Amino acid sequence: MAEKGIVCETVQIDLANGEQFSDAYKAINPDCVVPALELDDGSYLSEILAICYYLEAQHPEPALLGASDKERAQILMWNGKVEQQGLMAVADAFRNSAKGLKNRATTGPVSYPQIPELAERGRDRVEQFFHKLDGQLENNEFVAGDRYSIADISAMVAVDFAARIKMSLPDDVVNARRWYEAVSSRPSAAA
Ligand SMILES: N[C@@H](CCC(=O)N[C@@H](CS)C(=O)NCC(=O)O)C(=O)O
Repeated sequence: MAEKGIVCETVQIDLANGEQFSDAYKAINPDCVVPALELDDGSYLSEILAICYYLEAQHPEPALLGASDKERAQILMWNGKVEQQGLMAVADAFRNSAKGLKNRATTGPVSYPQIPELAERGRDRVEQFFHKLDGQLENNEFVAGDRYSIADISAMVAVDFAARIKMSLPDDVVNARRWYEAVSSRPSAAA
């Protein structure tokens, strides 16, 4: 939204105190996760990619989901890789080890206990992800190619989220470090 200059009223949901499980929020998203977007007709959208799809259709410029069929597909491809191999790996490591999330190893209304082995595996996958990102950025300015896109936003969030498990881009991933420096200094990164 910040990249597109979309101004929208926001309401913070206090995740640390379980507000996502309140009846009021369950009526908005029964999966008890943020974000959710309220539309003008009073209905709600959840799931980040769905929300981004809607916002892109309503505010096409600047295009963050690609400007041609091929570019759109490449951006969605990389965004999927980043979500599964980056964000989910950090989430596994974090949610299966954080003291405050003992019986909340997954998001959502059902309680699941932590599995320490998943935390270990998650850390290993994050390491792999950092190197994969580095390889992709060796010959590309941005994650999905020449254009800054939602794949960069997801990957930047994955790197930032990794700080919660005390992991950061290692010194030797010079391409990913160059990219992170550029994307995290965009004004939208502070939003
Ligand atoms: N697949 C969801 C994931 C959303 C998600 O995991 N949100 C986290 C915060 S980034 C959340 O709401 N966590 C609630 C909790 O930990 O109980 C999406 O794309 O919107």
